[in-house]
Amino acid sequence: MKIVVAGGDGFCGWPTALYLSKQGHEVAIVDNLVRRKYDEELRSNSVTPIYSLEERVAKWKEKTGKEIKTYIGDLNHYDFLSEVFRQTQPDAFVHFAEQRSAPYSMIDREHAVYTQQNNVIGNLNVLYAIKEFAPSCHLIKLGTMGEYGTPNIDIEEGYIEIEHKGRKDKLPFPKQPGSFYHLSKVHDSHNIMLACKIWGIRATDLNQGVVYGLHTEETKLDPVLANRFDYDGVFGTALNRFLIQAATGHDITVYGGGGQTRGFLNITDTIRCVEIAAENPADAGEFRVFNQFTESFSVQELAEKVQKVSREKGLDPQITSIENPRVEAEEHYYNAVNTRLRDLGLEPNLLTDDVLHAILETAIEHKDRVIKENVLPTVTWK
Ligand code: NAD
Ligand code: USQ
Repeated sequence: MKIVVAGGDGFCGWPTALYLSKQGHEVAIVDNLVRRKYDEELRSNSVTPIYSLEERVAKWKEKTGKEIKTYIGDLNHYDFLSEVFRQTQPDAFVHFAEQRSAPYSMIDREHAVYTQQNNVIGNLNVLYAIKEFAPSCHLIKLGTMGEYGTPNIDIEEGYIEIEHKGRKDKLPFPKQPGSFYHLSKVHDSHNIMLACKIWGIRATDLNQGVVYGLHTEETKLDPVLANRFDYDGVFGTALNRFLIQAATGHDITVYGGGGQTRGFLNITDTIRCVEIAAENPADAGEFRVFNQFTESFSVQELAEKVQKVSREKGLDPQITSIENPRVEAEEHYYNAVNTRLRDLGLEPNLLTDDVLHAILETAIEHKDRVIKENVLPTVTWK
């Protein structure tokens, strides 16, 4: 297949692009490299050294003989995006290219506006480009489990059957996101749903949980192919961040009560889920939703898992509850359905001690790169 990976220089996109290329697909990366600029803005970095996109794709060619084309530009620039579509004529457009940090979107008005403009308008442009240049292209869009929030009922995959005053319907599952970032994903979902309905576009919304890990078979081929590994208070996500905290002798920062429960998945499963979606495209006009996570944990449970494996390595991180910078439920019901990807063949790579050890080893290897002042959260929701 001809597959465009938008956001292919990022944490999920880079290993996905490599894997799809290895599988024999014709892969092109679209990225405006803005994730590297957020690092400059926040004076932060990836714990693993990351090479330029040019060096990355050149190394991939050297190692495998396979070519990944790159298009450096912004989805918000429609002329650029149109040219990408004209040149690539994709069968599938995998869309990772958004500002993905909830804390970043909550810094101030400018960052909230930037996040929603970047994400919502970029995605709307993608929908128009599909309509105009590649109407049968399958949009594989990265959404988030956070679109649903934490309702006091089971979370279904995209839709719920409701009986109301004696009548029944299958309706989109209610959305109660907790940041302007998560809200941008809800807006995207609504726009995609309408585009499917009115233009017959085929789309899969992958409501992904928090991703952990970093290496894949492909990124391990050479240090130049390494994936990024975030830890700072803005872009670091729960499990990866806790492992880096443990490696550097920092306390593990559980926000508030620690009962916040989320869906999680290994980066290797992110990639496989995208492949499964690509191999089983949505029908024309169908807005399909998959909940993309394999297990759920509370943040306190994750902190305890990290503490246990760290002790086996001779480290002794303490778990500290710090005042929650976010506004979110710290004790809540959480039971989300995630059967559709498994039905299509996903075999989950679960969070075992071995998996934790492997991530911790990478954190220890590069721990001197951690900028200590960036570890504690600085952005508050209020
Ligand atoms: P990332 O920031 O590492 O990668 C996103 C990439 O998109 C970056 O390389 C960035 O430069 C690029 N980009 C952003 N805006 C762009 C634009 N307007 N035009 C072109 N390129 C642009 O993020 P990630 O962790 O790889 O996440 C990828 C996607 O998956 C995001 O949509 C995110 O919301 C979603 N997601 C991520 C996680 C997670 O835990 N990392 C979990 C659930 C969903
Ligand atoms: N948390 C802590 N301590 C920390 C960091 C986070 O307790 O040091 C808590 C947060 O308060 C939250 C939970 O851990 O309750 C998850 O936070 P996170 O930063 O790991 O993840 P989140 O902000 O939800 O965002 C990440 C990605 C985002 C993706 C989302 C999936 O950055 O792109 O959409 O995970 S989900 O959470 O399912 O919405």
